[in-house]
Amino acid sequence: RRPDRARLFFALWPRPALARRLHELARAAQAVSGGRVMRRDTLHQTLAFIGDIPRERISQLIAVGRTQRFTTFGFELDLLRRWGRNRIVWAGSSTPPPALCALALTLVRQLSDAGFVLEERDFVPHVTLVRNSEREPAFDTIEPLVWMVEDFVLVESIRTGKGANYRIVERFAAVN
Ligand code: 2AM
Repeated sequence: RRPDRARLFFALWPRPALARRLHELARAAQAVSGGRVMRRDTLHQTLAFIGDIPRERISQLIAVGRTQRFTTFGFELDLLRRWGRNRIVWAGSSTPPPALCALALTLVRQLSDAGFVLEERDFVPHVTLVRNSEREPAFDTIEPLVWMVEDFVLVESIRTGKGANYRIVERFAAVN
């Protein structure tokens, strides 16, 4: 591990009560799908993934985070899905609100303007619940979980033998 570099991303971080509900869902899914349940304190939804950068550039990321202007919005997580290509089981929204997509889009655009090279993945808002799953979780509609977004965070991912640990570097609040 190089001490002068860090792996970073912007994300929505659930409040403890929502994280608990998501973790229960993750355990229920895992019972069917197999694989490894994400720890409760690691559950999140990525907005923009930056990847490995020199630490000295973290201040630039904070600056990009601070220029975002958004008001509090809510959305429902009502889908449970599995992707075979990376074997994750995830929760998502059948109707992601424009505010969510706008936040992810402006972040990506401004990061790229600031000279960060981002991987071009289509933005599918999702919360990874299980990794290395072996089969479909069998149920795909779930009792909707409401997520009220009052802020987003810049996170450092610290990889360990037991999966990643996440450290919140900075929080960016809605303007209202
Ligand atoms: P995942 O849960 O779908 O794997 C930390 O790794 C977070 O960044 C995870 O939410 C992960 O998504 C996401 N992530 C990792 N690599 C990424 C990439 N190349 N593009 C977009 N998101 C990525």
